[in-house]
Amino acid sequence: MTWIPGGTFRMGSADFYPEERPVHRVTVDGFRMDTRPVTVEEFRRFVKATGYVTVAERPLDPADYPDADPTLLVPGSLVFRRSAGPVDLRDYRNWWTYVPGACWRHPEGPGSDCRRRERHPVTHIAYEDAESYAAWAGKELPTEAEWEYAARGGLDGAVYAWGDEFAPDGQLMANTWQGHFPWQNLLTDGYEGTSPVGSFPPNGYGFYDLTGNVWEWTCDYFTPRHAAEAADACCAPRNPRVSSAESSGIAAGPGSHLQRKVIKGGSHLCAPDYCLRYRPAARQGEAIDSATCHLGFRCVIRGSPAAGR
Ligand SMILES: [Ca+2]
Ligand SMILES: [Ca+2]
Ligand SMILES: [Cu+2]
Repeated sequence: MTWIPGGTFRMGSADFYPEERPVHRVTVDGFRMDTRPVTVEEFRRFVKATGYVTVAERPLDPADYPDADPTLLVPGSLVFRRSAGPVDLRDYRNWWTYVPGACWRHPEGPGSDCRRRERHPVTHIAYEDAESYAAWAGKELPTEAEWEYAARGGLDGAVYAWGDEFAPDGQLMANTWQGHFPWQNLLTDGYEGTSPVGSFPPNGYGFYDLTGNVWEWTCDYFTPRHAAEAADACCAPRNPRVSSAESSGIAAGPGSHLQRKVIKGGSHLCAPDYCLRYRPAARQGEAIDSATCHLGFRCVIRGSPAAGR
């Protein structure tokens, strides 16, 4: 893990998507965060020790999915499939497929495995899975403010975790998607799908893969907008959290599975012509039971540098 001293930073961005606004100052106390996303290998250790079964591996309760085709209510997860050519980018079904049997051990479904991906970030992780791993490890999940503060690496207000230029001197700094989504992956960064953690340069605080590779869970409920800037610079909120669905300003529908938490950092599926979310300010609300092939996590330990293990 890597320790970050507390500080005040400008959270959000005025230049991209509406949910990133407004830019507002926030203060966070020092904390330690996993230097890399949790890997398949690490997650396997947790499952071996505890017998934990992830959300994607459990049978689904039809009561939670009144509109669903019952034959689809089998354990599984969403897997990305490259389309043969350009498709309507408004319809995610053009590239997402619910695959029975897809889970962290079988990222593309039965027949696939992680044999050569033990050092890749674990995927197909729902919120509860991330939280359970964190509790087992004596850690917690980061708040959105902590995650974004870490991702900025001390470059307050910069577009990317490494500065304002996407590819400084032509070097790609994260595993994203180059080319036209979702059919043409030019692989300029060398990776289709996930990459071994630490394959790209760390940011200014020493963290790897915060940007791209896999999206990462935070413990905050998703809000369609950020809180306003404090009227007085002295009064920037300290360690802000959105700790209930009610306070997020979005009414959760019937069934708690509709609650959404903030995920950060973008993934190997973020492409310039579709989803410019490989930036610290970018955010998305993800249903807490959602587990996909581009979603993982990392943990934090709050308190003094010596706290925890
Ligand atoms: Ca890539
Ligand atoms: Ca990431
Ligand atoms: Cu994206």
